[in-house]
Amino acid sequence: MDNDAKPAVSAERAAFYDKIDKKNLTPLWSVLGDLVTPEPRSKCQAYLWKYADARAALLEAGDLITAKEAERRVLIYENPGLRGQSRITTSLYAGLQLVLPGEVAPAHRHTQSALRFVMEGSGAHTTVDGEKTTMNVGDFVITPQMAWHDHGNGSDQPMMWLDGLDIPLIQFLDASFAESHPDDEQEVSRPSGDSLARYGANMLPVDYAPGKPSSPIFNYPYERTRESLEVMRRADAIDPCHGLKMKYVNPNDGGYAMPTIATFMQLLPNGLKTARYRSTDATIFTAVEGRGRTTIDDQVFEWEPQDVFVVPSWKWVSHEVDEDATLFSFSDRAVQEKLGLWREDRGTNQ
Ligand code: GTQ
Repeated sequence: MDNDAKPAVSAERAAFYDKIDKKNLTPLWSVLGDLVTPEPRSKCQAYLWKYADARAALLEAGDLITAKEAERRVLIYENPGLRGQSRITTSLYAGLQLVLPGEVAPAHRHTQSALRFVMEGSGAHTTVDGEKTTMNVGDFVITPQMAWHDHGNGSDQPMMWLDGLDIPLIQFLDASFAESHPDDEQEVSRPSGDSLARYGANMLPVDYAPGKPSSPIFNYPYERTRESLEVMRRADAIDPCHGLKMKYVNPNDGGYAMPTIATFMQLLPNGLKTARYRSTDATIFTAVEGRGRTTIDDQVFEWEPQDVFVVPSWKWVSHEVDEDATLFSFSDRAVQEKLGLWREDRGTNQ
């Protein structure tokens, strides 16, 4: 398996391959080395998108098409190694969505799970399964699979957020179903904040029986996440690879908040230079606060708030900051762990 050399192609073999090709048959020994690789070999490339560029392009799109006509006015972050495939990593999709004041992105639902990470604006909302959630910068909002969702902006500012969806994964599995709601906006049937109060206070309703694989909490507000990290830093040793890193969890079972996408927030205290680290989950990062630089193998990417960058599977990564910084990230680790595939390498920092 470590040997990349393929068996030589003699004239006799070539003729044989041609002959069986017509029957839609292919010799494994010609492709085995590309299929079963000694370690991950991805077409996904390390890359960074400046927020200023994506934002300017998206605002321009705001003059070209309404949220209603587009259904979702989004510019897709396409990995340069995976152009034309609407993916930021092999398994995940990411985009930047704009909802202008007064607009509605009409209600629909689909088998793909979505996360929203708010980049800019405050006071717009997404309604998920009858609950209207107000969105503020840094909030992590979930739209579970097959949950009706519509977005609206009653504020006087453009609202932009990062969308993360498992579109390529669902495509790979050929399991996509989607439908439009008869109304642009679904009926609101529960008070705002209901799910966070009910499921997000380290308590659960006494007879609650979880019925779905996704967290019953729709919005994990940045304010709370940030406060946890700030209190933790007083007592916790800083992890050499991660700084202070938390995962967002489903209160039902302590697992990841979404069944397919793992989400994280980490604090990198001023002056920290993390030890190199790699893992099998290609990861999408965006900074909320602070500035820094991330080295991926031998490429250095300078980032500031709202920039988006991607670390491919099994590439060495380290972060360096000159001021306190917070990084939100997401990956398919939730899937890989369920399948027993996820691996990490902490260098010498066990
Ligand atoms: O907001 O429902 O970026 O369905 C891609 C597909 C956003 C959404 C995307 C979607 C949505």
